[in-house]
Amino acid sequence: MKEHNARAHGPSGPQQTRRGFLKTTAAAGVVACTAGSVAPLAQALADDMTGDGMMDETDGMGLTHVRSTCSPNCTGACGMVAATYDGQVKTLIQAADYENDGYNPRGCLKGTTFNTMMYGDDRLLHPMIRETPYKDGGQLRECTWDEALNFAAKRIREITEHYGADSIAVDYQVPPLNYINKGTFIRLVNMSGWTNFPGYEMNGDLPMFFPETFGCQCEELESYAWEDSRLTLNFGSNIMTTRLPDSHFLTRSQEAGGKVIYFDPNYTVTAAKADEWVRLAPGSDTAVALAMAKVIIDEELYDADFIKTYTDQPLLVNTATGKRVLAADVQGLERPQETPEKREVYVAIVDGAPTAISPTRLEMPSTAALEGTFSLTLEDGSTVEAKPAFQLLKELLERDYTPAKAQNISDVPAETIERLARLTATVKPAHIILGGSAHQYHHGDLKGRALTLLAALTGNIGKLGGGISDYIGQYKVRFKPASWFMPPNANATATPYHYFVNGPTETMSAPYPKNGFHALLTGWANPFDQHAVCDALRKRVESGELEFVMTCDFLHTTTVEYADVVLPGCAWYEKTDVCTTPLHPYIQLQQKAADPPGEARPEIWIFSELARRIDPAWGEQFPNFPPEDSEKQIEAVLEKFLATGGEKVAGITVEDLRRGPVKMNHANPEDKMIPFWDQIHNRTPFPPPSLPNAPGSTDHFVPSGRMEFYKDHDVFLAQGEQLPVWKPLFEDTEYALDPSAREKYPFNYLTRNSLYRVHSNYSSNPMMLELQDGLPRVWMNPDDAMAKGLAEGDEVDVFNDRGHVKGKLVLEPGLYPKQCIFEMGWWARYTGGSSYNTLIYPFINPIHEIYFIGATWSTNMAWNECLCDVRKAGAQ
Ligand SMILES: Nc1nc2c(c(=O)[nH]1)N[C@H]1C(S)=C(S)[C@@H](COP(=O)(O)OP(=O)(O)OC[C@H]3O[C@@H](n4cnc5c(=O)[nH]c(N)nc54)[C@H](O)[C@@H]3O)O[C@H]1N2
Ligand SMILES: Nc1nc2c(c(=O)[nH]1)N[C@H]1C(S)=C(S)[C@@H](COP(=O)(O)OP(=O)(O)OC[C@H]3O[C@@H](n4cnc5c(=O)[nH]c(N)nc54)[C@H](O)[C@@H]3O)O[C@H]1N2
Ligand code: SF4
Ligand SMILES: [Mo]
Repeated sequence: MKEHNARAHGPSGPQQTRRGFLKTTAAAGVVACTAGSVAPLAQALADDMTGDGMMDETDGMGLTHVRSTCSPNCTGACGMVAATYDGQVKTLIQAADYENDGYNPRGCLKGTTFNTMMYGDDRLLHPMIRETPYKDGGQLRECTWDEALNFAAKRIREITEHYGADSIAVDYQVPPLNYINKGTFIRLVNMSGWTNFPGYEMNGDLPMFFPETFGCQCEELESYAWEDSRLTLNFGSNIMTTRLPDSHFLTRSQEAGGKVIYFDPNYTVTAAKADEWVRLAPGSDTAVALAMAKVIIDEELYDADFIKTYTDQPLLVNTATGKRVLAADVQGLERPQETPEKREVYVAIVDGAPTAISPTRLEMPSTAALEGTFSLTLEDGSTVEAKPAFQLLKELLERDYTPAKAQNISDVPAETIERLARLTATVKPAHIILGGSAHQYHHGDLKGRALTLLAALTGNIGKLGGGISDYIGQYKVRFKPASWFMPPNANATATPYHYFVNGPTETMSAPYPKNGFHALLTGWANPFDQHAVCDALRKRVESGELEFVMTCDFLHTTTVEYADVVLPGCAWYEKTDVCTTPLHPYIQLQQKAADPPGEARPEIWIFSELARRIDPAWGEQFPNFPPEDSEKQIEAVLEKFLATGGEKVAGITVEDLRRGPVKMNHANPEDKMIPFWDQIHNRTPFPPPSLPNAPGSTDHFVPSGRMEFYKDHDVFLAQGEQLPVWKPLFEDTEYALDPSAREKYPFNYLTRNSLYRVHSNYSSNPMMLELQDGLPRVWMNPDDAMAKGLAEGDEVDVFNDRGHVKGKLVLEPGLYPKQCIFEMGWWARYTGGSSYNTLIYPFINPIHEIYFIGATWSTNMAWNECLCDVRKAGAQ
């Protein structure tokens, strides 16, 4: 082995030599063979490795193989073997070493060509600073680490003294990618009093129907449970593109006799693979779901026991006030003293009599009434009329959601709605999937509530292969991270990104800095392209209102162009870290395979140093070490995580993880994790805990302890959303902001995710650029284009009052009319200088402001609630 390789990996030696690698791949091979199929790439590699003439430590060529993980915010979390030679990652090969062979191999062309970016033109090699402010024409220049960190620390201290620590905004992405290195930044943020913008809501990924209905952040099936479904109703999750390495599990469910029905306004590759594509009008999913619920109820195909036991449907609502009836207000009933503070004791009619329903255990006699109108005598002697929520639901469906009415809204034939409703009620287990773009609307939560209603009516929740999942990014914290994320005396604060643009609102429950925002510290994110506030950010840098921007990335993104300090971090194969995803059950290491090029450094070192330079007292909460010892420090944090991470990682050791992926523990007895097992099988009230929040912290979201389809908070009542209802697009957003938009902007600007990028990751990957002719594209229906005098291949400008974006026109007859589709994630350098997000405005839904728990109940970005027009580029 060449000496530089030994040095490259340091004393903790995470890399595997050829011999070590052979041992693990051979073991994986045995598992694969006995399972009846061999993971071909890994096996080929193993065979190759045993052949003559391969480079290894004995022939002096110095090729090493390291088991690591591809780590963009993609949810793949695909195991990769990095083949390193001469200090650089030369080849990335799918690891194919998952214990469950269904996961072997996983990966895509983006991941296997990631090394082109590690050593490409956009790689950040040196720290940079801009000493003269951007507004005065200051330029970035390369500098030493000391200069960059001292300058950043000085500016942060100055801004803190002038405006307060909360005027410093922080934007980093999902914690499960880099629990340790990103975790160092998180630890610093949690001790600083800076204002964090949580990624889950800033990405528009937070499916608000989950906290509204279940009281928790989000619970979903891992992809290998898809094959256990006999019916999958997929509402706009473009799985064949955005869950590429998991997509075959859907196919497997079809091979086992299951059906996949795909609802999307647009024909996609996922539509092509489905048993049936249901083409519905954008934003109309709620109407379709509610009409399906009506058919299921009318034809008595619903599981009455299930909805009585686990949901709020039998609980009485006062018809005059719209509020649920409290036991304490009803004559002869009471709220027991021991009732937990965040819970309410409501009332149902059982055996004809009003009965107090305990929120501490999910129980309901089968004689409880779901239907009817009842008269109740209150404590003060007055009488009120009350109905079970189910009765109100039935009346609503009868009035507004007949299949014929839903057809008018959605364009889905009434017969199709009826047929699919019967299928959903009779084929079990059924799994409902909601996708990112489908929920990233202003009223996306109403879609989720209506779809969850279908899952509950059919008793599919808590079952293997059943229930409802909302798949978005790699958001889910899967073990307790407090030992690293939370310093002693934590001083953490957060607010939704929206308020950066909109300013404080009267209705907000989140905090807002008293002097506004004056600095932005970002890492693992590219807000100047990716976020709906990107234009506001640019303008505030240009005007000087945003006085300081710092970014930590490994690529020269658009955000770098606006930064005052640029901290070059390590790419994925240049440091060890921990990685989890909601899509598979494994915890994995992203192991170091090569040293970073230039002056790039592991972020555990960068942020520990920054902390120390801002305030020596803060520095005491971080290890003090030279950069070359980063791997040792990382291992210490990892050990602590495993010791304190709770039952999910109990019994897992660092050595286990060094060898490959390790399945995390879960609570239910079956092999695969089942969401809400404890609620459905042990009758524990909702919600389950949402990491990283403490147990009990979200109980007030569902005071009944049940799945709540009827929400009686004042704001829900004011919005007419006590039950799930369909609301038309743009009425509460674009048209409310500017009534003239109704005439001016006929097209829906939809920004879906691309096969060729993960957000703006891979934007300048040469292979991906070649596959796209290096050009952003705009997709339109041919009829719309013709009416505009536009032809295939035209360079077009998509625009509204907020800005414009350029692309080459693709005519796609499979698109629903009146849309301009742009695939998100292009850096501004490819889109004519402005970001594709210039067009988008961050509207606030008041229901999302009632409570604030970061990344759990919060106002969300609604990317798809955006109108535009289109013209030939250069035309006015
Ligand atoms: N290759 C790749 N994979 C990724 C990502 C990536 O950037 N690239 N990003 C990851 C992340 S963080 C996320 S959040 C996810 C997002 O991934 P997805 O959830 O798949 O979201 P999108 O690709 O934005 O859109 C999926 C589909 O929603 C449809 N749609 C739009 N409006 C509606 C509607 O009103 N109803 C219905 N039923 N459908 C509608 C669109 O036509 C589109 O085909 O992907 C993850 N995976
Ligand atoms: N219009 C519109 N906008 C959208 C969306 C949409 O559908 N439409 N989708 C939204 C969604 S769902 C999401 S999730 C967001 C994503 O938004 P972002 O997360 O801001 O986008 P990315 O391009 O993934 O940016 C991640 C950055 O982190 C860097 N990075 C990756 N790994 C590391 C690392 O280990 N260390 C360091 N230092 N840096 C690293 C990458 O190089 C990249 O520049 O975009 C949102 N924006
Ligand atoms: S980009 Fe996503 S799907 Fe592709 S290899 Fe990486 S993690 Fe896997
Ligand atoms: Mo996302």
